[in-house]
Amino acid sequence: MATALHSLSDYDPTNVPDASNMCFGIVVSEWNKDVTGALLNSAVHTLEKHGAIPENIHVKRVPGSFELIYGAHQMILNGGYDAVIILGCVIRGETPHFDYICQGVTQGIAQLNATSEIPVVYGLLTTENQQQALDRSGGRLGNKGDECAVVAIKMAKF
Ligand code: DLZ
Repeated sequence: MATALHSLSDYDPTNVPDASNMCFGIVVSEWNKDVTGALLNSAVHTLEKHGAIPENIHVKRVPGSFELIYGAHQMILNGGYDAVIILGCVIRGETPHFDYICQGVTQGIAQLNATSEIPVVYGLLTTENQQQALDRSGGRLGNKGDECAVVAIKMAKF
């Protein structure tokens, strides 16, 4: 997690396996697309930095974060992936909707992780406001897309 002392983009590159033989699925939400687009760019960049071939990184878009569960499930069923990454951003509004979406996505992805043969990496930003989301999508606290890419490679190798 990002803190004042730790950026989401900080990691030890010598501790990341070679990803040149791996295939990744990424499901990205269109809600808050400035943020999720930045998460996606960073995730793809970091996967490629560790050897993943662009043709082996498949991106699918869904309307909102709640649909990330379905999207990830379909990618798993399609087969051929070593890991699937979900990327989304939920920003608290004036209604309890935020809590329902966050809980739903979290439980859905946890269930996929517990029941699937490949790992699903949880790249959902859940923030109080836009600034916190920007801070974590290429701002002062790094980019959660980088973190997710590294986790996906490590878990694919698990
Ligand atoms: C409805 C909704 C709201 C209020 N806020 C967000 C959000 O901040 N981030 C996000 O990714 N999606 C949001 N959505 C859309 C829901 O995720 C979902 O697409 C709809 O409820 C339809 O299932």
